[in-house]
Amino acid sequence: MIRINRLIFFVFLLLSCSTLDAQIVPIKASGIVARSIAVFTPAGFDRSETPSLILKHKFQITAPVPKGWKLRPQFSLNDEKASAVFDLKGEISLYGGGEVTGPLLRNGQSIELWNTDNGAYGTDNGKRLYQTHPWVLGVRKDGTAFGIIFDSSWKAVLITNSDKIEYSSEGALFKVYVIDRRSPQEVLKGLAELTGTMEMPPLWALGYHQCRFSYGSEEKVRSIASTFREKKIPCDAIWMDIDYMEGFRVFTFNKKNFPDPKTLNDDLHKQGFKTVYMIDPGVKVDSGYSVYRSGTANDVWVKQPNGKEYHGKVWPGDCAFPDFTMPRTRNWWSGLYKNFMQTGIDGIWNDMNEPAVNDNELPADHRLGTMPYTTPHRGGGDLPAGPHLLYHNAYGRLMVEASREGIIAADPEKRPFVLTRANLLGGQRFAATWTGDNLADPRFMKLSVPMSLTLGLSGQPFSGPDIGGFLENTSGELWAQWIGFGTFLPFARGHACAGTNDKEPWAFGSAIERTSRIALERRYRLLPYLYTLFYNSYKTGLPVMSPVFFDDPGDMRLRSEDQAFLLGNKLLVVPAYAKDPALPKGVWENLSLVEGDRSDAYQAKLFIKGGSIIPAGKVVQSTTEDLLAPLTLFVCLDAKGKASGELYWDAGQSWAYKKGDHSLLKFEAIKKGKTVKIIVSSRTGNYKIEKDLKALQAVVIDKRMTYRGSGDLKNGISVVTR
Ligand code: MIG
Repeated sequence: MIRINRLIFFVFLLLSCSTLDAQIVPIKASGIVARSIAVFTPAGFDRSETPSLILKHKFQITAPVPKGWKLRPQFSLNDEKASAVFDLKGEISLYGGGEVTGPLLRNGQSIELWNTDNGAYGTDNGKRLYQTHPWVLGVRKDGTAFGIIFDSSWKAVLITNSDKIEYSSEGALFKVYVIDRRSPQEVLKGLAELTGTMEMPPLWALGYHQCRFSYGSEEKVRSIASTFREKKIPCDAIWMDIDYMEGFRVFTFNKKNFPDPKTLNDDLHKQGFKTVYMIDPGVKVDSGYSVYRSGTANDVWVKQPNGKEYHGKVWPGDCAFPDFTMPRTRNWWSGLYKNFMQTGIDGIWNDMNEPAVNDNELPADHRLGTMPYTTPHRGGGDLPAGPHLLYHNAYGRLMVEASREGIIAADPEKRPFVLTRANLLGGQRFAATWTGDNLADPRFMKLSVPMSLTLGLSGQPFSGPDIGGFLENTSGELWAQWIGFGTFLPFARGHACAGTNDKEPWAFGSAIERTSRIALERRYRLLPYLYTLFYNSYKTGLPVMSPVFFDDPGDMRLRSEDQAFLLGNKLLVVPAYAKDPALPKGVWENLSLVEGDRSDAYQAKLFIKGGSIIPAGKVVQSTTEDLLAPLTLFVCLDAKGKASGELYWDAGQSWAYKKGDHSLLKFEAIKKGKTVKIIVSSRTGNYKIEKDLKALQAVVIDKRMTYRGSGDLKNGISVVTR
């Protein structure tokens, strides 16, 4: 027996030496796990080598893969590194891959999946960024679509060529999930069935956010906040970057510059602001520091192969890193938020969680911006022990899961808000994201659209760039261009790196201050519509911001459009810089939301789709004001003289909506003769929207003319047109 085995082994060795070709691995199991979703498991797959950190649930095979099913992976092993390949036939537009630079259309692109602190996206032309999404969306010529999840967090390369999709990892075999449905929207719903959806954020998180690295003192923060109110520029949140801490020790406050965070937060609340504070994963090695001491006492730190604590340099100097693969560590980390949040902090910003480590004795090819590949993680619960090469891409995702739980435990009544830099496919369940350290440069401004679109096509609806550009100085011209459309991105925050010029909306002179005000007023008016889109994302997994081709997936002209974009399926946004954008067919009418928005050259153009009703609020300075006083319905009739739309509304911060304490209104409009009648056609949920809805009015846009009317929820609105 032993001899035969040896013989086989030698033959195998001979074969594998004589040819460099990878070994094909047969599929051991395959089947349908949900409606039009198939799973393929290679022979030799072992979940103790490749755990699933992406899927929300475990799925059982319920039926065999149907005979006609075309998309099947071919697995192979090369030097113990697993890959999967799909051969493609026909003309297929490829998308996805999560946080990527370059165009929206991904045919002929490749990315490296290794979460990297890649400032200015310099390394490898930005082919390796902060997040990992082993996911491809394909749209066929006829508009039918498929999606592929490579269910692995191992370091990998993802190549999306028109004739072949190739995912090559540096680790063990993994499962592959394939969704095949009649439209890209249906495929994204399938992705959400597997990986879950974003939870409803608090309403304030949809407002405008102001940040900088760093507002260095309480006084500075107060003056920024007051300036927003004095100048009447809407804003909901002020952000504290790393300098609020004592010597960059997480969960501490600088005694000199932030002596009384509770009073600061309370005062900001009185002015209608929320506050968001940064927390990094690295904990300063300092035996006099309580967080380091308690981490050590709880044995939570990542250790080297020799058993000694792993240390790497970040902002505070030598740091220890929580091993988030251990349930014990995640519990401990969650617990740290309790006292911290009690100072009245509203949101948390988790940065540097790739994790980024600055220096190390090992050469770059053994660590690539982080701890060495061989650094062990101990695992526990569902997760096996494994090397950093396996867990690196999940580090941020495990961290934000623990952060989120800790924030909820600290205040169980409130929906948390967490922003993260690193994440993994499926991580929309735990945190929103921004696209890292971009450059104040028109090239990066234009990248903001395809980057957020691609994140949305990869399961993450809540994203945006540093508006204005983070690194280097920003000109007034660039700021004005950027805020002109950045105001319509799902996450809207201005940010600036240390040492750069001021980048607040008023920092570029009075003309651009006015441009900024108009841009943000437009966002605030649209919040009822945006909030409804966020609710839809939470329910279905569809993105908030969609590519233009979503309007008509069969229209090949639209497939690569990534200057213009859609918000939901009723509103088209065309940035001022857009040259010859490919726009969808049909009726699309200009939509004006505030005075001056059509004459200011920096503002994006907005178009409402024929057949739509868009709910809008009034201009407010923050979401603490009465947004729905009044609620305005913008109505754009289709060729048949009809339109419909909806509004989701709730109390804004609590979980009560989960128990039915929300209000979902459907509106319908129909033109008969000269009169357009708008009614509430259905109403669900127990939330008494009348509390907030102080008045109801409508603006009907019919053949380029606008007509106004008012009414109430019960009787609707009649608008007379010509
Ligand atoms: O090494 O906290 O991407 O937004 O301002 C830089 C300081 C660390 C990187 C983040 C950036 C943040 C900065 N951080």
